[in-house]
Amino acid sequence: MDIRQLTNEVMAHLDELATYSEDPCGLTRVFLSPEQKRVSELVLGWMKEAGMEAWTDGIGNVVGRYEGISSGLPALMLGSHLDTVRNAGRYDGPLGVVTAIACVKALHQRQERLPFAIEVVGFSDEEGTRFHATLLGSRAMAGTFDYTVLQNVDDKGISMADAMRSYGLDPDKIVHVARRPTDLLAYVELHIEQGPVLETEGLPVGIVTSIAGATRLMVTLTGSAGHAGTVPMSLRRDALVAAAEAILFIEKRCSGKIGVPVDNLVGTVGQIQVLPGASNVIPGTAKFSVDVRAPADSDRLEAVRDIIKAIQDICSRRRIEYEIRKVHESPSSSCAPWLMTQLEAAIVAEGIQPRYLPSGAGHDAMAMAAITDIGMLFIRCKGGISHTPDESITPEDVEIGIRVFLRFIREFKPRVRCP
Ligand code: HGY
Ligand code: MN
Ligand code: MN
Repeated sequence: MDIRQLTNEVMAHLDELATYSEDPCGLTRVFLSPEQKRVSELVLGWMKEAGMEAWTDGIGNVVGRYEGISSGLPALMLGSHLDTVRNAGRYDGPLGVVTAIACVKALHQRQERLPFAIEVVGFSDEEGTRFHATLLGSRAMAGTFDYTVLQNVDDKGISMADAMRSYGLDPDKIVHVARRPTDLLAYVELHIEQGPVLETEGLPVGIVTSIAGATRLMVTLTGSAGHAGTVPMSLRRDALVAAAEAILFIEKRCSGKIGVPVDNLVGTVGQIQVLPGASNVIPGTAKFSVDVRAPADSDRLEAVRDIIKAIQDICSRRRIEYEIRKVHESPSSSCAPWLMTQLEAAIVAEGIQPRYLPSGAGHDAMAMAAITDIGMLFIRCKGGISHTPDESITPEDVEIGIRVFLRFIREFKPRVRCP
């Protein structure tokens, strides 16, 4: 198969993966779901067709291994995630997995072997959609899995531990997913940009310099429910109004209207649940998520501190109880200069102008940075749109991505580690 045929196969595989969703009207594929099981089987098959040995590990990651010139060599690891957000686009995650498999297939078809092994991983949960903690698959692989997350429950009250057992996985075996740093030469992830820079500058690919750190909170405010018609405004302890005041503070603080303006500091409340949720009952409970990110960890942590203090002040003024739980935190991660240089060389060799840019979105590479050097190659996406069905890429850009990634892999020079 030539690169154009591999590109067409990648696009067809992405369309096929997008049909596995819990929601017939949109793409939602969460951790430990029946849809994840079907997609894992599909990807395992594609990995084997590409000449890899393939298996599912103890947390549901799908792993393929293509041996080098001799077996058992340390691996250049490629990959991304196979889970999605709710009502997702079809490229965020799967593009990196399917493109990496296509590159290995190109080597396999020419019986090429390199002086290192290649491993491709489809991580089982990066988005944290079901259990509100992200990077579960890659953290298990990096040996940094937070076992308290096993108690997190989904919106049906099922704990992650029970969901693993129903899926056929044993939570006690997560520990065996961890890799040794000596197993890996580097982790390099191909991913859509999920931002507008490449499209604005008319470039198909970009080299990621760093990945913004993130903090996720789950906030529960408890006031008192009451009759909407009889309780005077002055006597209310309305949890939703308190949440609304907090949410407006988050927007003002992160947009620089309060405190010192910081470039690329972002704050988002993406989920909110109001109880009892009747139009004629004063909300007694409001539960909402907070997602704060910034390129510099100090800016993010300062904003999170200010947000927590604001929630406390609002609640004391409104006689509301609060619970603030930090459900996820990852520091910003820097990509390794030696990998960026090799990605740049591959881009230039393909006749494309190299563009370095940071990532505001989080990626599995952040977790893998705990045990190996990381690099990322961005592919342009239409309007920078992501995390919605409007996410879109072109086959031409995918073909360029495959050409650059394949050249990077073929010409990859492991960094010589001083003893
Ligand atoms: O939320 C993120 O940045 C990523 O898509 N998980
Ligand atoms: Mn995502
Ligand atoms: Mn992603």
